[in-house]
Amino acid sequence: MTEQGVPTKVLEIAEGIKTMRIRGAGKIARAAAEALKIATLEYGGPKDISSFKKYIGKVADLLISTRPTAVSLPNAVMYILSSLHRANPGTFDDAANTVVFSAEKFIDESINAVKIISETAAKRISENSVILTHCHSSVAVSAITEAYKLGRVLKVYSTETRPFYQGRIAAKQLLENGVPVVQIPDSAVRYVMHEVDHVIIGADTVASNGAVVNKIGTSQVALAAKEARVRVYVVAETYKFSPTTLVGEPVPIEFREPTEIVPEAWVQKHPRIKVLNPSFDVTPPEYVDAIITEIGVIPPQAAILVLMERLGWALDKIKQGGLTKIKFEDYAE
Ligand code: RI2
Repeated sequence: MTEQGVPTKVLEIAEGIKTMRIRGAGKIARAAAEALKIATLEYGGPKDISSFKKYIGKVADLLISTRPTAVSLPNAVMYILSSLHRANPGTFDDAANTVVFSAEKFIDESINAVKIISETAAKRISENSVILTHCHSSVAVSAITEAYKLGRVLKVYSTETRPFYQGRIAAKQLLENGVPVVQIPDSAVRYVMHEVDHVIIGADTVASNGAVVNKIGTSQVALAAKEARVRVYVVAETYKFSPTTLVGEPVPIEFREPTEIVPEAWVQKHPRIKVLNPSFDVTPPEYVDAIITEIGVIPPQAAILVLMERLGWALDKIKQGGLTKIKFEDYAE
């Protein structure tokens, strides 16, 4: 337990997300839910609802501040806090049970969503397909593996995904699942695209207009696919859709340290060099053929329907004029 009363394990999870030891939009959402559960179970403050809500709000803020782009993170946190708000608990025990129950429910539903998406996506992949994937999306890996089990995947081109090389994680996991993988540098995407049947990628955030925010380089992959008339499928759970984009909030793009791109010594040797390291880019809806979610296969332009169906609690807040930026106070108090 730290001085501020936040359990060490919770701080470790927050730090793990920040440093990308825990990464991937789905995984960080589940880790945040787990952190709220731990924070509740290890709460040592006064056993009244108001103190508990303040504390949980503080933990929620800490978790949300770790990484800015993937909306799955604040959506997971808000899913739990909004259930606490709706439950309107009469005792501390009721409040604590509500948080633990919703955190577990979020994690279960999230894992189940990945399973449903994988089964749905596998049906969209034709026999003997060559697939290209970018970065490491656990949903994309799962979907490709499912299709491979159905005998539909000939091979997968997996980009390195500089500068963090998450593509190596995708390649490793696919290989472990028996899928033939060819690792390529990001710059070889257009070179191989003529051979590719489907591009399958994950998402960190889907905006209300259907634009897909995903790992840097995704929009170039989609551009090359469109030129070659190759279908681009985005596999994404519904908690990756952003309610705040509906009221015009842009999706914040994370910029990471220059040293992920060039070594410190090189920067020191060339002090006038500037390094730009955006972690994500935006693929417009016209470059995406379908978004495959756990509630069905939709054209990106139908993102608004997903928001209405699944994130109604957030849209209600927007209607009341309350939600321009996600704030825990909207829910905790
Ligand atoms: P899953 C990752 O972000 C990648 O951009 C990936 O496409 C996305 O999260 C979704 O991942 P990062 O955490 O939820 O590596 O499908 O920056 O695993």
